[in-house]
Amino acid sequence: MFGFGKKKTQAAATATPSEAATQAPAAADAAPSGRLAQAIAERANGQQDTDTGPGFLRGLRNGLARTREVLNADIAELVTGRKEIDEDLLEELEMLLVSADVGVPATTRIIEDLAYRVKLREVSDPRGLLEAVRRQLAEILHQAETPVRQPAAGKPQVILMVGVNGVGKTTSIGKLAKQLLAEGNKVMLAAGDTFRAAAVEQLQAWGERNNVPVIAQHTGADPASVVYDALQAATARGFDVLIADTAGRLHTKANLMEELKKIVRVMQKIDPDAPHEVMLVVDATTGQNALHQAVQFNAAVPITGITLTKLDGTAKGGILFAIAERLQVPFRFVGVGEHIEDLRHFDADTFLDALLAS
Ligand SMILES: Nc1nc2c(ncn2[C@@H]2O[C@H](COP(=O)(O)OP(=O)(O)OP(=O)(O)O)[C@@H](O)[C@H]2O)c(=O)[nH]1
Ligand SMILES: [Mg+2]
Repeated sequence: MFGFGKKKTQAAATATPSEAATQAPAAADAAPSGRLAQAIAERANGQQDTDTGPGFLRGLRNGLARTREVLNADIAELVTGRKEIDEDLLEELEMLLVSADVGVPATTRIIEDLAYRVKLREVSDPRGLLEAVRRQLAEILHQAETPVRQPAAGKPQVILMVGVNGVGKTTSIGKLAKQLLAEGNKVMLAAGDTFRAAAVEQLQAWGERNNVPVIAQHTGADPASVVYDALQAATARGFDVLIADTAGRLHTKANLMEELKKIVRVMQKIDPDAPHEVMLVVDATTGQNALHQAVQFNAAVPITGITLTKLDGTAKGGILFAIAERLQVPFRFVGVGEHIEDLRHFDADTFLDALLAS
């Protein structure tokens, strides 16, 4: 599903939820990896070249232009004309990585590894340094990779979107719904932001634009009750994916974190596996505070995936590595602009190509 390209199995496509449950083993055989996971695998196999073709890469490069100026251009400039790798060069590189918000722990690990490789003479040429940095960054991202959890046959995959105010949760839901629809999923939305005025209408507008149902109550209603109703409806009506919006909340407010835990508890009364994905949405322009947000949300409702928005507006895209290193949680999407196609599936190697290839 999410992503993700759920391809319905014959059984799941035609069965009622209870029938599908009895046919689960056959369905699982037919499509072992399920919805979201299947699409990710297809991408990895190059079957969906729209996500990796030259146009895609160009768009991603443009969106990453400001971070590229630091991580690619400045590192290239740093090594130009140098004959050997000395301590000064490594120190300057360390400063560059920190200034791109790669974060101190990840930067320290990278520099220590480089110093070791230089000592072993594995890296001797300053030009080889960029390649060595790239390998380190790739390792950080690959270590964090985890497949998206799939629902049992006949049940909807539930994606719970969480994050602080204004990071792009609702917009990302609209973009994601469109992508999932295009991949053949039946998508429903739950208006779990009952707090902010006009939040319900904002999600309903996305629902209309995509022609997908939105389950909503009035502003001020209990968000857990909205999500419960929505999951009940999505299950009964055979939907493939339910995406639940939530109100933006400060990660430091314990009562608001409790509310998220309640949403999770209540949906688990219907499906103990839900939510299959807790998607933290983080605004890349926030800098190191994004790391604190990620840590605090993760402590309340364990995060299974991250969408990093607004990478187009910052030179601090290195925060992505800091978060991956600290939380070991995979990135699912990056937002590099306000257009619908600017929400990109995250693939570590494609991302590094866009960021670092000259
Ligand atoms: N430049 C840019 N803007 C983005 C991106 N993603 C979202 N936005 C903008 O960010 C603003 C806030 O988006 P929302 O989706 O309302 O954010 P939210 O997290 O739902 O906000 P609350 O519900 O108030 O917490 C909107 O103006 C979006 O267009 C992105 O990747 N790049
Ligand atoms: Mg919102």
